[in-house]
Amino acid sequence: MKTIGIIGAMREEITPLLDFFKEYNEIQIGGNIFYVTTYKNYNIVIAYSKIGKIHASLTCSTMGLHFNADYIIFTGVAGGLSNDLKVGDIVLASSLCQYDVDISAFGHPLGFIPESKLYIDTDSNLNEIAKRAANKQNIELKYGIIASGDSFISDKDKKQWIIDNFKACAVEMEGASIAVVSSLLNIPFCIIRAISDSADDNADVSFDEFLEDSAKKSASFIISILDEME
Ligand code: 3QA
Repeated sequence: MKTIGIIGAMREEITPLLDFFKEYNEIQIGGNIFYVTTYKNYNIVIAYSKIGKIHASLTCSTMGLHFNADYIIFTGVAGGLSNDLKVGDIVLASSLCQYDVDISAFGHPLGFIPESKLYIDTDSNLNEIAKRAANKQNIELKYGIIASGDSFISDKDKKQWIIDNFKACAVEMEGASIAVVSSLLNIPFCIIRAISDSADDNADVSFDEFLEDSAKKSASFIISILDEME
């Protein structure tokens, strides 16, 4: 039986999934609780990492190296950067980058780490499944670059800087960790995020208001993806 690892950053981002699956075993590793259950012909392992790239890297590594996940799916919320994204819209990441990496002093492009890549692509098969699931429900998916970094962006100048330098449509704090770890471990992965705010001067207020709703939207879309997997 294949194993699907589903990761959120905050507890709120996985609560709707735990409510959906209802029964699971709990395994504690590295400060995370992994909720283990089954769905259709899959083992499902769910965890929230805690906020930020370092936490998400550990959780994703544990999913791969301990639970032998065959697929990794991230679910959660994000700040919208594109003008055409509004609260509640769902983004499917085409690729991920780390906007807070800077070794440009040595002539490298912003976000680039030697022996790695500036943009790490998500898995095309999982993305096709996500697009099919969206079509069936008339959900309009936004497909684009997501930029990750260890800051909550709530400033229009920082927001514009990320857009200008990375061509990203959304910003969050974990996606690139999932991309780095999953790609190094050869695990196909995809990143789903529902918009909670616009990363502008009102982002904190919007985030508090819409975290729960948008987290639910992302989580229920994850269920549609699982239903679309054979
Ligand atoms: C923000 C969460 C972190 O896991 C990244 C939400 C939504 N809007 C964003 C934005 N900039 C960056 N990331 C995001 N997630 C943690 S701060 C709030 C913590 O409150 C995505 C995201 N504009 C905890 C209660 O004190």
